[in-house]
Amino acid sequence: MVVYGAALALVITLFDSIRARNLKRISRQLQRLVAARTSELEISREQLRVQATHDGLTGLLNRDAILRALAAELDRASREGKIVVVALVDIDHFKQVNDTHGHLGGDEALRQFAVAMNKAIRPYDHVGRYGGEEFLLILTDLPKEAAEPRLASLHAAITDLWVRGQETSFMLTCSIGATVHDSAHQATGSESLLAVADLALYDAKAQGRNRVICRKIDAPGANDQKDLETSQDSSQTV
Ligand code: GH3
Ligand code: MG
Ligand code: MG
Repeated sequence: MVVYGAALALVITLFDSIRARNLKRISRQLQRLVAARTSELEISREQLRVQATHDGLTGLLNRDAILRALAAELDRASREGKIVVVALVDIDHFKQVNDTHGHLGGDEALRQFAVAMNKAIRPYDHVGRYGGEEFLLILTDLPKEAAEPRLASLHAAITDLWVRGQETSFMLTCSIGATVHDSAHQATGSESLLAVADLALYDAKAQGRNRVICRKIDAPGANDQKDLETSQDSSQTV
């Protein structure tokens, strides 16, 4: 009887230890599964965030995201008493690019132009696709007197861009309309700044394209504009 009891106890102990080992294995498998699913969810959440904030064609910030960046930089500038340069960059005669090289050629030109802009800006500047072949540039952390030279050198870096396709190559030029927001002297919202930059861009186009025009925010009359370049309309190059 005693032997029976001991054998039964042994069997029960053995059974318990096998069960415990199995439970541990299942629990480890579950932990691995949960970790894998969590990382998949994190990746897809990040992919969704990128999709929601970036333009699918160029990979730049999309319109909503670049406008949020502008609002945030204006807030920061007013806290820190700094300036913000708001610039609209528009590719010249882009319709002709599509007409000559097809819509896919135009798409490739937009992609290569976006790469050139990304290369030309500093890490603390922002660029986004504002619409079609128009981009919004936000320059921060620079002294007021450096704004116009910086815009001129930025323009020089991105204009006369050779777009290299499989069959053809062609050159793009661009026009920039800009304004400088000085938070120490005026409190201006995004919309007013964009409206002034847009007027400056209109002037740049009207004066022959392939140039930068900077307008003052407080008195956007014709006399306030400043052509940063003396270039001719060399933009009909497609
Ligand atoms: P301007 O020098 O005055 O800016 O002339 P433009 O021809 O660049 O300007 P316009 O507004 O007449 O034409 C812009 C063209 O950009 C028309 C539109 O079909 C094209 N476009 C806008 N978005 C895209 C795009 O995503 N891909 C391509 N391929 N073309 C686009
Ligand atoms: Mg254009
Ligand atoms: Mg345009």
